[in-house]
Amino acid sequence: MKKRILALLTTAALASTILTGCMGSEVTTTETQQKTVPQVAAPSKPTGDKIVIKAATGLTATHPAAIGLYEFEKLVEEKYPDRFDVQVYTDAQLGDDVSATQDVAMGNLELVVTSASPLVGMCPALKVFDLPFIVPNEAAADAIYDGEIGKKLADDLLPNGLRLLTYYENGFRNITNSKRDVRTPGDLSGLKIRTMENDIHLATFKALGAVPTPMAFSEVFTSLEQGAIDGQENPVSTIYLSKFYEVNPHVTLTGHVYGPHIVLMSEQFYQNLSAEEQAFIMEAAHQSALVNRSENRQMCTDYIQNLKDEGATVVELTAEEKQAFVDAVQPVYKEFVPQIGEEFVKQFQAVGDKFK
Ligand code: KDG
Repeated sequence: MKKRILALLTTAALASTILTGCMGSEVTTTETQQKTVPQVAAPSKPTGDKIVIKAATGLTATHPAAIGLYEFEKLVEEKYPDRFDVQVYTDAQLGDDVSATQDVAMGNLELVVTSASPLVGMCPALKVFDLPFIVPNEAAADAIYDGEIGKKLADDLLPNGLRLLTYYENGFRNITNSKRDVRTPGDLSGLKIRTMENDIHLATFKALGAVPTPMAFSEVFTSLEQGAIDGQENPVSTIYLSKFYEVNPHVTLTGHVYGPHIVLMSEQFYQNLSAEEQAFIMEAAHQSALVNRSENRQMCTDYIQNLKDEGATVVELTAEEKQAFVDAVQPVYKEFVPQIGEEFVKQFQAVGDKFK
């Protein structure tokens, strides 16, 4: 079983990269996974004979993904001070999204906060989040996360050994680059834009006229700094906290994709908990998600000014300018909705429509 999951995740991630004809992506998922994980300093707490819950994220300790995990740590250790020791590892210390998720699936790591986009090989329905402009706003996102759609996706992930505890927010993604202000799709022409390892993201940036270059998140800053790529796309919180503005001073608030950060626990670990502990872990995760979502939304608003203060130019599109991006990516729907399932996409859009 474990070998199957590993093969499935690696093949899927590689297939997703290769099948979409991406050019120039020096780093493949396998290469990223082969990188030795740096020796990490375990958080300084006496563990004793407590059960350790290692919780990983690729983002910084100040990012809402980590803030949510610290809240989870506080809630769990307040309830079970002598039983659990939650250890939060940031900055991809325990591997990138794909490798850390593999470890969780195989029971080698207890918890990961990851983007859903590089995991669509193992759970194709997750692709629905990658359809550009499909989520209208945060209220719609919460209804999707905490309703029937969120439950269906959790059910789809479980056979892979992954218990989806809750949905944190990655957020609305915006484009940054080192070359020029971007106000129209034509301004993206020829720019090498890093995307996540996901065929819908690749197709979206091809449709916008860019040269999509998939790679793991942990490679992005160095690749931008070395000029191997011209730009990338992420929510404002990540753009600011990962200091992308230092190497990508041109920011455009496209909001072209809205993504979750899914909180995945090892099902093997979860099944070894008592029913009471399982219920508490689920509730603590959800409470931490409320903190995470609130923090991320506040940062994605406040940090626009911070980016300007750091010298970045921030292009805020007019409704007409944004519509040009929406129009340019319509072929992506034609190509991918049949794969995801027309009915499921309609169900997803119906939830969002209630909040427009
Ligand atoms: O581990 C960091 C990633 O989960 C997340 O930030 C994904 O948005 C992402 C990206 O660009 O890779």
